[in-house]
Amino acid sequence: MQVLNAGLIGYKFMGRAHSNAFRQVNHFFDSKAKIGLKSICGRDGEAVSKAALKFGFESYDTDWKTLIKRDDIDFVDITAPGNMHREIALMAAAKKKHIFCEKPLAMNAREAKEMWIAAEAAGIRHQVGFNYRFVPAIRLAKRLIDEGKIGTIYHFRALYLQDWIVDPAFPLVWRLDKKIAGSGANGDINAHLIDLARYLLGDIERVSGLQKTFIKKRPMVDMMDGLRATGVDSSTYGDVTVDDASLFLAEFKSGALGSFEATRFASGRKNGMSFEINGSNGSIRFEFERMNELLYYNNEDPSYQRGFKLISATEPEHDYAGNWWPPGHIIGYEHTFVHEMFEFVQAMADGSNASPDFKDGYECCRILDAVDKSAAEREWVNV
Ligand code: SOE
Repeated sequence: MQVLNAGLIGYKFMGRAHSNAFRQVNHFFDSKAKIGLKSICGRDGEAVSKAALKFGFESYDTDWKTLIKRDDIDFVDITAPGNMHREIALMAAAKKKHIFCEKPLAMNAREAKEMWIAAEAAGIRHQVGFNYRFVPAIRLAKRLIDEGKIGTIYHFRALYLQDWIVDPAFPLVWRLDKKIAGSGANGDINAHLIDLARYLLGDIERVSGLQKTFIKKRPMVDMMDGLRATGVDSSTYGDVTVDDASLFLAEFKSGALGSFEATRFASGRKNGMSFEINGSNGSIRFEFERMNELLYYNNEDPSYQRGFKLISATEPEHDYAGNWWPPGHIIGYEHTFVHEMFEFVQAMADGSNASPDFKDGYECCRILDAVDKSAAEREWVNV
């Protein structure tokens, strides 16, 4: 069987999630090709060599340009911070390597468009890491919508609530630096809501945003792993240059109305992503922290039976679920990465378009930029 060799750039939070996905795809899915764990890349030689050993890579590189130039790499997976995406992707496309890139695709829509055009011109497969599209219960939501079960959609109401920086003593990690991350809650977590909104309802016409940075200075720090930091220097402070919270109202091209709230200041909420969709025939509700379930309300049920029905999306008929365990034996966060990587391997193996691709990443960046602009100018902005 064909083996597609991975060159993974980054070995922290997303690097761990993606390398685990490579192995699980081979183990649980009948994909058209296997993934080879060829090389993992990071600047710190000692740390990346340990990661290579732990995650099961054959080798490691300390310079991403060297990695991209290797003849034994078929695709490049970018999990480095946002400010590196463009340069890496442009070189990978020039070398005709397929590219998987974490979200948000780029620092802004201009960069994202450049990446999309370069990838298309090179004829490579390209995909963005909007992993929540691959939750079986969200696929079911899409199916119900496409089958007309919800009818005409009037509302999309979405929240992404986290609290990992609510403590003012939490240090100035790279995700709080605009030069590295591009933006804060907007690009990091609103991006997911925007992608889901586009996936389920289609494009957004205009937005009205409101953003806030509640804590403007934070202690400096050495290292970050996942959402934890080490080596905090509480005597030196630096400026937070991104939004802590980003809210916006939206009008979809379909005429539906949307409200979006993304914040890192919702005490008690760890990864509280949820949405509700209301239509002429019914409603759908999803909460990530109960990700195996979907709530569905059908207006056409006899009135004495009406109520939200809880569907467990773990049957073999639910996308991806049959590749795992018997019904009711639930899956978790890491499985979403396995599913997205499975789809990417299929696209690379048979030359079909991957989805969500760099065009979707670009469309998301256009909306993120419009929200930033609207919040800064305190006006509605057309996307
Ligand atoms: C941090 O806010 C983060 O890990 C995001 O970067 C991810 O994309 C999201 O899935 C969970 O939260």
